[in-house]
Amino acid sequence: MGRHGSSMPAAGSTVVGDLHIVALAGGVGGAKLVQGLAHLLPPAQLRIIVNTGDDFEHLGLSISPDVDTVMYTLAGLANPETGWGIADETFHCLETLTRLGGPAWFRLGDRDLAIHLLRTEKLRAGIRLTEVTHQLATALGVHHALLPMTDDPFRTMVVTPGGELSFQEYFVHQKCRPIVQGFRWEHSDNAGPTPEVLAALDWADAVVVCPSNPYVSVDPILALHGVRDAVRAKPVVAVSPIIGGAAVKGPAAKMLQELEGGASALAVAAHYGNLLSAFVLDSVDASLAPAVRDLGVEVLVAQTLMPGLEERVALARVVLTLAASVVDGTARFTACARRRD
Ligand code: FO1
Repeated sequence: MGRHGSSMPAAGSTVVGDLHIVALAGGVGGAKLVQGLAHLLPPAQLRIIVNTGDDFEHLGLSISPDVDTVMYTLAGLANPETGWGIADETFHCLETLTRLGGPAWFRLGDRDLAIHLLRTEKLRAGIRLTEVTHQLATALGVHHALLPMTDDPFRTMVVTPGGELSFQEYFVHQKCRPIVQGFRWEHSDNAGPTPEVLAALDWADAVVVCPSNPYVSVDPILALHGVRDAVRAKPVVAVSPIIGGAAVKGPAAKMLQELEGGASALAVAAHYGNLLSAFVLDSVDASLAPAVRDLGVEVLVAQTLMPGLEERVALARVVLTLAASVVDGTARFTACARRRD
């Protein structure tokens, strides 16, 4: 039985219909589903809350990698090979940095630098990260609301046997090699969700948790004061970032293995606890469906790999259909019907 009490199906809500959707997104996987959702939903129906726990200061620049990854993807500018950074990039500045003995481990492209320079200057002028992001996104032709989870400094620190590492130090510089023993979120006491984030969650008919890393992309968003409760008050549909025990990209599977003793889509569903109404598994993991249902979560099996726009839109359509059925209360009916046979 899904988490939500029974409610009469709303008249006429179809896949797109008039649903207000809020997506929680982090890195590359999240950006791909967001692109699919943005293809189906206009800005009046889709707002995106992005993780800022990956943010850091580098060479005096304020870098917001997950915000940029979603922004570039929606703008059609993202490097298709890496998923982050800008396509057809050049690295002349980085080459000179290397020659000067500067740090070149974090690969900042020449076009990408423009965004970091302008963001840094605007933040120094006292403009909130939410407003800075709105200005940059609008300039790049992105009209969906891209909402940093907080305007306050918030850093995901990775606890390893050798001590704490900043996320980028762990992820890029040390290539995710250290064993992860846990995380610590470093933020000011009053760090909280932005007013725009809380307004979006209030406005939402349903929340989509994108196939991002549950620990370092989604948990930071949920950790902000009041956010988990605001999300949990709405139907929540999540897409597994783990397929066949492996992450499509990044350290999610390694972290699940190190922290929870096993990397599976089921472990991800269990990690989210009582937050989820429904969970989308990849067809490779169809056999896990009964165990996920036993968590009290509706399950739908679909193709969750998103190599190109077509697959991103197809998965977004699946997610929106599932969200609409949970909102309308028909999902339980379907599940019950299944259990009756
Ligand atoms: N990821 C890497 O693995 N290597 C890099 O050199 C790198 C540079 C980089 C520059 C700008 C940016 O916005 C993202 C960048 N990323 C890089 C990705 C970044 O580490 C993200 O935090 C991950 O994609 C996880 O979300």
